[in-house]
Amino acid sequence: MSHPGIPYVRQRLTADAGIAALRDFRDTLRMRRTVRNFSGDPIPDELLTMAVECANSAPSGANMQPWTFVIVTDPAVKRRIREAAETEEYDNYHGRMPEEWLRALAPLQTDWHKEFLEVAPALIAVFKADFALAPDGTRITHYYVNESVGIACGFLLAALNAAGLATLTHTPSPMGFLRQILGRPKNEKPYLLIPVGYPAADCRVPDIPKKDLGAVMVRI
Ligand code: IYR
Repeated sequence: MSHPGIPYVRQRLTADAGIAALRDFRDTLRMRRTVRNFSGDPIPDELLTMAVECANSAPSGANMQPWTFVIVTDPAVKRRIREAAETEEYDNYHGRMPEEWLRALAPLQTDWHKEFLEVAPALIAVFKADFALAPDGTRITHYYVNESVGIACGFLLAALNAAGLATLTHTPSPMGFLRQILGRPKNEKPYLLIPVGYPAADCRVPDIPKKDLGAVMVRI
């Protein structure tokens, strides 16, 4: 019996065309670096909108799309977010993070200062919702929320990178302040805070390699 859905027709690429397309995609992805030193130059609004369209196309548990992307460009709001994040991070770096964690972070040379939260022209605050509320107040359960939102964020980072933009996958901790500052409802929990912008002209990044394929891929 055929599936009652709608036809899904996609032109099949030859192996060579697929390899060429993927080589370009891989090379573009490999240009992505996590950046903490942004230019303050503005980003066209349309780029941010289209990047969220890419993220919103991601697969999700039962197609519930349990995500919200809040784009912040208002300098006053960015400042409040920076202040709140630095307050938390100060405590993290002064006793809340165990020695082992601080040692793991040493190559990244991070500290509690989060200047990038004001310098980057846009912040994308990503929220996850474990459930939605129907108009009558009943809860609609979402499934595989972490997996779904993680995949959507991967699409988002890849999309912004394809447009030549740099991002930082930032997780100020705890980040409950984002819900309050951005006025999100109680069913939404902060998931990631992603500063976006062009890298500063003098941007530098840590000299850290990716694992070889042999260490991450197994063929059976
Ligand atoms: N959230 C802190 C600490 C931090 C944690 C990890 I894991 C990193 O990869 C980087 C930083 C901070 O933003 O400084």
